[in-house]
Formats: sequence, structure tokens, C-alpha cells
Amino acid sequence: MGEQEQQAGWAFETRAIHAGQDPDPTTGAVVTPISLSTTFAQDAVGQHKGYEYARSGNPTRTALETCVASLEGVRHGLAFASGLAAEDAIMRLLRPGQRVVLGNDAYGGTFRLIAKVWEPLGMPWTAADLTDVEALAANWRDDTGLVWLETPTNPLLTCIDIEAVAELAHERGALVVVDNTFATPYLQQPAASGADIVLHSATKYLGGHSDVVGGFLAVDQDDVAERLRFFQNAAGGVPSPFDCYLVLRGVKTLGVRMDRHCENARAVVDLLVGHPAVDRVLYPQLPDHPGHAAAAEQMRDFGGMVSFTLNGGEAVARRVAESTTLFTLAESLGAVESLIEHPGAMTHASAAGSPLEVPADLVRLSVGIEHSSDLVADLAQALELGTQEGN
Ligand code: P1T
Repeated sequence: MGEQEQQAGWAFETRAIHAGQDPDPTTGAVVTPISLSTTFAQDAVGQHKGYEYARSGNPTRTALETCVASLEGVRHGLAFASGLAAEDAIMRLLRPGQRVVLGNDAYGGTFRLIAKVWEPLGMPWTAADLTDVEALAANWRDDTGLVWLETPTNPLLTCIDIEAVAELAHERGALVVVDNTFATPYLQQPAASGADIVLHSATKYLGGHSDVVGGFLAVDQDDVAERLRFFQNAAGGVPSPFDCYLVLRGVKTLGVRMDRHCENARAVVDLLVGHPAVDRVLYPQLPDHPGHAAAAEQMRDFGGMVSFTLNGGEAVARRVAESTTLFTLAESLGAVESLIEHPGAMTHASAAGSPLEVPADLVRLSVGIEHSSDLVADLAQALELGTQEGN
């Protein structure tokens, strides 16, 4: 059995630790070395050991690309300097005149890239409710080149039926991008449901420790991967070897971290549901949540992100976000420590006035892996404080 076939037979947790990460053949080092060389010796002109120049590829990046591609169940992995650098490479697949259909809830920076950088260059875009595939079909425009969805979405955590969207998009000749940042490949593997390109902000759960910015694309089709790899090298938005090492280290514990994130999120949801200060709780496990059925079908568990709206409106939402002590008021998500934020004024401020604008009374939690009782107590006192001060 070849090495790749053997690795493909391993379970997720085993591949996270071993795929692409054999002991170093020269020293036996068990941990993948951080290979800092920017250039590689050639035996004769054009004769090399697989590496020429570090923007085009370096051994630490190869280890990361091999590992995460294996976790997503595809043949090709491409690491980038940030999630947005990865997204920018995707947009380069389009020709002027080709349209992007973007889900009507998505990270503010993704909206900004598509609407403020690429639309002026000639790529039109429209926002769509991708939970309604019939409406998507009815409103389909022939110039559509890409359907771009997050599931669960940021920050409303709506879940989209990837298979249904992919079937329609492929019938009509468009590619499907699934941003898998919130779910991670541990909870959901979009390529198996028909996604052509699986996207990550590796800054989040893959890295997992709030100490590295990175992006990742996982692709099965050779021709799509080849074009993206050309853009990765030609435009040069690549991560450093140290960044690759940090993401690779994070990925080793992805499964155990995600189990705890999900468990802690449930404890937080239990506090929020029925709390007098809380209006709506947005979490895919809740039976009345938009896309709950899709989430139950395509995800192993429901993730570590929880959003909610407050009865007292924006002022109370801001005060609650400012009243926690253990949850840190900060942008970003997906790391071991718990974070709280006000998307309308923070991560999604760039979407104000657009179809992707988020509710002003919304608070988003990235539930970390601290002990759940401490998290619940912190949030309970913040809800108390946030509402009291409003009186
Ligand atoms: O920050 P960067 O690594 O460039 O990734 C962008 C990105 C892409 N996709 C999703 C779903 C994201 O959430 C992000 C970044 N999001 C935040 C910083 C945030 O706090 O929501």
C-alpha cells in the first residue's frame, strides 16, 4: 500500500497528527522542521529536489498543505498568508463580467473584498438567501461564475444545504466555494457534498491559539487547483514557514478542541435560552434555527460559535459585550480562549448599509475551551450588568 493510501485510511485525528508529517528523513526529527531557506540548491540547471524558491513552495508549507487537504478529503491544499489572501486568489479565477452570488450573511471582510475590490474591476455580485434553493434557481443569472457560501454563516450561524446548492450551481455551470472556517473539517467536509473549493481562515480554529494569521484552500479538481496554485505563486500571498508550523501544530489538536468547543457552546446556549435579557439565541443545534436540518445532516456537531440578540436593543448588546471579564472583548474567533464582540460595530462594520448588514442588537461569542462553569458564570453576570445599567 502506498503512503498516501495508507494515510487516507486513517481516522481524522490520526491524519491531523501524521498526514504529511513523517519524521524528517535526514535527522529523524519527529516535529516537522521550520524550513527557513528562501532558496534551494540545484544539481544542474532545473534539476532540484522539488523546491526552487520559497514563494513557490517550501517543505514546512508542503507539510501543512498535505495535512489539511487530507483532513478535507481532497487531493490539493494551498496555504495563504491570510483567509483574505486565499479569497483573493479565488476571485482571480473569474473573468470580468462573471458574477459572484454571495450568501446574504458572511464575514464583513469577504463582503468588502467582493464588493469593494473586485466589483470595481468588473466582477458583479449579488447577495442571496442560500437557504432557499428554489429562489436561487428562479433568480439565477446566466453570468454567474461562482456561488460563495459560509455554513454556518458569520455571524448569524445560518446553515446552508451544501449538496442542494452545489447540485444547482453545477447544473448551471458555476463553481461553489464553501467557507468552512466556522465548522472546520472535523465537523463538516464540504467537498464530499459537492463544494469545488473549501476555504479557511486558518487564523481561527485550524491555528486555534490566536497567534497566527493564515488562509487555506482545499480543492479536489486538478485544473482548479492548478490555476489557484499559479495565483498563489504569481501574486505571492503566501504564509511564512513559521506561520505554517503554527497552523500545523494547531491542527494536531483540532478534534479534541472542537469537541470541547461544542460542549461548552451547549452550556452557554442553555444559559441564554429563556434568559429574560435575551431575545433570540442563534445556534444551529436549536430546532427552530435557520438551516438546523441542513446542519444536522451535514455536520458531526454544531460548533463553538453562538450569537444572540438582546431585548434591550443595541445599547444593551454593547453593554453586555463590555461587561464580561473572562470572555475577552475582541474580534476574531476559534481559539482556546473565549471572545465576545458586537459584530455591527466590529467585524461586520464594513457591511453597514449593504444586504449583509447585521442586526445592531447582536452579540457574537466564540466559546473557548475553558471550564464551562466559569464561562456560564461570566456571561450570567454580564447579562445582569448589561441590563441593570440600562435601567
Ligand atoms: O482574517 P483572515 O484570516 O484574513 O480571514 C478572513 C475570514 C474569512 N472567512 C471567515 C468566515 C472569517 O470569519 C474571516 C475572519 N473573521 C474574523 C476576523 C471575525 O472576527 O469574524
